[in-house]
Amino acid sequence: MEYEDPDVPPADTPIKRGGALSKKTHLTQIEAIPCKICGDKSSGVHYGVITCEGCKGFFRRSQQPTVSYSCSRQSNCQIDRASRNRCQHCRLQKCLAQGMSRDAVKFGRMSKRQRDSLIAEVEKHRQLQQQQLHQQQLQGDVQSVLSFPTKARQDRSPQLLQPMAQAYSVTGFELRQQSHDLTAIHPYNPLEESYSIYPHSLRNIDELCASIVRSHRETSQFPLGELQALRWKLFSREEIQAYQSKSVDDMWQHCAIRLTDAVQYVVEFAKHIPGFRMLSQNDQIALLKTGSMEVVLVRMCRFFNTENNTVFFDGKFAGVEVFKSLASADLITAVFDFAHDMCALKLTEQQIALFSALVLINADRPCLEDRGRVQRVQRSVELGLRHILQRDNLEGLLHKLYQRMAVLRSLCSLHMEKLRWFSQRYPLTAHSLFPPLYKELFASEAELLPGTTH
Ligand code: HC3
Repeated sequence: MEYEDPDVPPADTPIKRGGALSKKTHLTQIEAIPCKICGDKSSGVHYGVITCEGCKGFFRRSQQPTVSYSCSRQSNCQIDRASRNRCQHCRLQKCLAQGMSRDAVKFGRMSKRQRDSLIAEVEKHRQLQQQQLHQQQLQGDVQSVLSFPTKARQDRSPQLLQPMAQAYSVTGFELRQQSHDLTAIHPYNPLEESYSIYPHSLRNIDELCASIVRSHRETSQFPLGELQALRWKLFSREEIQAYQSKSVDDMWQHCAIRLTDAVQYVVEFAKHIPGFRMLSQNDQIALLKTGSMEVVLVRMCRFFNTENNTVFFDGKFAGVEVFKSLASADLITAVFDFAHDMCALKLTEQQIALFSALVLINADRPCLEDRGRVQRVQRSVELGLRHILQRDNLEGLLHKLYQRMAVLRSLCSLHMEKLRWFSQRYPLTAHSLFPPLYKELFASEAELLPGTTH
């Protein structure tokens, strides 16, 4: 059932100039970035986020004390220009997840730093659009590379090879403009062994670290500041009961979708790690299959509040009780304990970035074709991590981080054990309602692909 959105001006209404912003130029520039909620043409910064007039008005109305929304589906409705009026609950969740807040300052009263970072985002968006145009020209000659791997390899991981924006309707995904196929920019071609393991620009360790940290920042889903600002947003008793009254298969499907969202950002992170794209497609996929869940769990410490043991999930902070209907209390407890222990290390964003890259690029993973090549990239990432730990006088941390890597492997084994139990208990949900990327990542051990036997 669609509700009328009274704030959408008639299509031909000219957007008022200078409405939400002090300078017309800024308004024009910011309008180049689509609405972070629905993807429609934005009209400025509203409640702290670049949105269109419709989402601005919707959020204003949603903040009235008498207003309360609920979702008649699984609280994971797609919110885009066409569907935004279908579910007020999910639209509001997306507004909150993107950081909209009544307390946000208006653009005109933002601090210079806030305004500068916003204008920098506009500039980045403009450059990405130019890059995208350039890539489209390149795309033609890349297609020939995609035919290089044997047919079997392409069948094996159709999702991971897809350009992210095409394979998944990830609305508002910042990196959509940057996302490209695993082989898009630096196609691996074993016939040209002359490729150095790194492009010429990355000759020293500082640049390698800076490149990995930048990739982490651009794919970490939420800046730490936004997560800090939302720490007070806890689920109400009614909302917790709504999660707990979901059926086991509904909650698993809901969480699998949320987890897959997180994994997509990790895939983008991996693609931007210098050296990763120099690996063969088979090895890139093998590392992502075994490492992406581990990196998600490392990243969880950014989303975790140790004061009340809650994790940012679906736009608010959730305790273990929210996941009760997964019927996997041992997994959830272990995951929360891990996040708590990771928080205790008080890692900086740079340390999280380098540690995540090391978790991912691991030459001991199974099914690697060119272990030596992976080892070379792994060693450079290890050097990078040592480099920043020495710079921070925290060499002792490295040993603890290696211990955490062993815990990550046991957590993922437990996750696969639970998934095997679930897919045998609810085969229909596991086979036809989980996101394709989720099945592809965890399929090999949990027999989630069509045609596998039970
Ligand atoms: C809670 C969660 C693990 C943590 C995931 C986090 C918080 C991790 C950091 C990401 O950047 C953001 C994020 C998104 C989703 C969160 C996951 C949702 C479900 C999962 C639980 C451990 C349940 C496991 C999911 C299952 C069993 C369906 O595969």
